[in-house]
Amino acid sequence: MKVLTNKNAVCGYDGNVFEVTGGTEHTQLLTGLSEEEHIYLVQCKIGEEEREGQIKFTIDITPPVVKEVEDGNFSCNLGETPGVFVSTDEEAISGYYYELYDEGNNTFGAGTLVKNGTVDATIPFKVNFDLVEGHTYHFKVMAGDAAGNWGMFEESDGFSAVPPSHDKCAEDEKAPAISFVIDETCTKTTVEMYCDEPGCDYRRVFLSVISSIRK
Ligand SMILES: [Ca+2]
Ligand SMILES: [Ca+2]
Repeated sequence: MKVLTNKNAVCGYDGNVFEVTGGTEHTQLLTGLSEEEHIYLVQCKIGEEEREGQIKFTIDITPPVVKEVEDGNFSCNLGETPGVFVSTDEEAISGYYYELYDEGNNTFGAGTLVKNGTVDATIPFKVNFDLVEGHTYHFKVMAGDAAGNWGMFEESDGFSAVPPSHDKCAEDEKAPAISFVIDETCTKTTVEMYCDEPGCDYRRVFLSVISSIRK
């Protein structure tokens, strides 16, 4: 950790003096820290005056695991993909890296990579792409956390590229019935979204953190 002062000072933390101190830049190497939030109270003596400050950081070396990638069944659009929902085992997701594969007319092939990119953590995300009518596409998605750890790819089961006039899209004109279940704890709020209708694209349960609450 590092502390900067505008005048020469001697800084310490928790009763220890920093390894490098005395000038205006004070550093201390911390090793063997556990994966959690760490808080240090730093004190600096500038002449006869003492100043205090808090250094807070979180050690996170575990990449997020993508549990599921849900990309619907039909695009109902030839200019962009359906919305993609991603669920992970972590709260502090910074973004997703995706790869979009065109399987052509073969729904069991590995497909050809046609587009890739990074999107922020807002879900669902859609990808602008000229889809070929009748082709099947699927996604591979990995998630990155706030500490910059990136996990492994998880694949979706794919969707068919069809225009809005396709009969599967007409069925879907009515908005699906979605219910929310909110679970509040003292550190976070989670929302589970359910879609109960038959044929609903996002039938499974998705969990996302919408805010942090401190009591
Ligand atoms: Ca992590
Ligand atoms: Ca799908």
